[in-house]
Amino acid sequence: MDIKQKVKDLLKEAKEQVAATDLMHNLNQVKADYLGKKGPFSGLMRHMKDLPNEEKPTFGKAVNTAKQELKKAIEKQREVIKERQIQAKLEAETIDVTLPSRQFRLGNKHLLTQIIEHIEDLFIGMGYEIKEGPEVEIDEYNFEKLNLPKNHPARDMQDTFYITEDTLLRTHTSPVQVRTMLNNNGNKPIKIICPGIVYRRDDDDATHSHQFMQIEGLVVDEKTTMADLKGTLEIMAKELFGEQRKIRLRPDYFPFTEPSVEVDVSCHNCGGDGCHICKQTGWIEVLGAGMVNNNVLKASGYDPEKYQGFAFGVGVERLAMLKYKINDIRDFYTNDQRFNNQFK
Ligand code: FA5
Repeated sequence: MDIKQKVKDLLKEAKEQVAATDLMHNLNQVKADYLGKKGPFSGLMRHMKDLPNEEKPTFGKAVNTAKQELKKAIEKQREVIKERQIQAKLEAETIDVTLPSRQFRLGNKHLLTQIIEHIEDLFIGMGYEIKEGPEVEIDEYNFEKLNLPKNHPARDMQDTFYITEDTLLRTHTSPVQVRTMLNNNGNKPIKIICPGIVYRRDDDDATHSHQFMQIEGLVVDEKTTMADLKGTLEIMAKELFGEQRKIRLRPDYFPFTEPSVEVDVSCHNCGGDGCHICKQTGWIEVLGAGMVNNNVLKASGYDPEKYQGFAFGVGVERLAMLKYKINDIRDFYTNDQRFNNQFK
């Protein structure tokens, strides 16, 4: 066959192959097959030596022109493939705005947060300020200035996580009392509540947790009496457990208050007749309280001849358990949505 015709046919065949390729790596393969050293164009060039001298230049030119044409066709096809890939990507990523949206589940505040906010609102309404303190506390504020010197036996009432000899995870919110009194330089009345997390080396069970929440209340002024304490706690009990609730104070012991009391609320389940919730007593114990011990006032710069105060500390989980009949304190911390979603 005429050698020129051969070049033409080869170019036609190669261009058809190129046009039929729609993947980049196939295109690269076609390029390598036709234009590589072992490809048919190189093969044709090897025949050149068999041609008469006068035909050699024309033949060489024809082969080179065909190769250039094929290269152009390949580059053109490369652009076509790229464009197709972009189009496919755009189509795949198109957002169908007519599709129905996915249901968005609205969360709700944790029950403990709800109770704390409820109590905060109540006390803000009575002129109290909210104060917070650090969870890593110094021994001096957590114990010593609260009339609990080192080695005092009452320290055993609150088993403690120590970080160093003098720093610890606070065992109650009472150190915020100390911080507030010290900041006031002993000459300003105080009305605060202090919500926060506290830690104790208690074994976890249905009613105890090694980490729990307390709300501390402290009032210091020139004429503060036990009647003020009782009235304040009664307002809180009625707000949380209903208008019909009564409270009673029983003598107790805390090193930081004198006298100290344990506070019971009349049972909201049976109204005081006796039931399984109040263990047939008609009363449920909810918090500790008392008149601020003179030693505590003095240690933080307040003159007990001039100022008196009352304080109380309540466990938030225990309040929530009573109010909502929750049997296990661990339910607050396991983050089971079925539990959390009950309290919207
Ligand atoms: C105190 O912590 C005192 N600071 C309270 C106080 C403040 C008394 C001011 C007088 C004046 P107590 O150790 O009893 O007291 O703890 C207070 C409340 O925290 C308890 O009534 C209980 O509701 C809760 N509580 C105590 N230990 C745990 C625990 N391990 N898990 C869950 N709640 C607890």
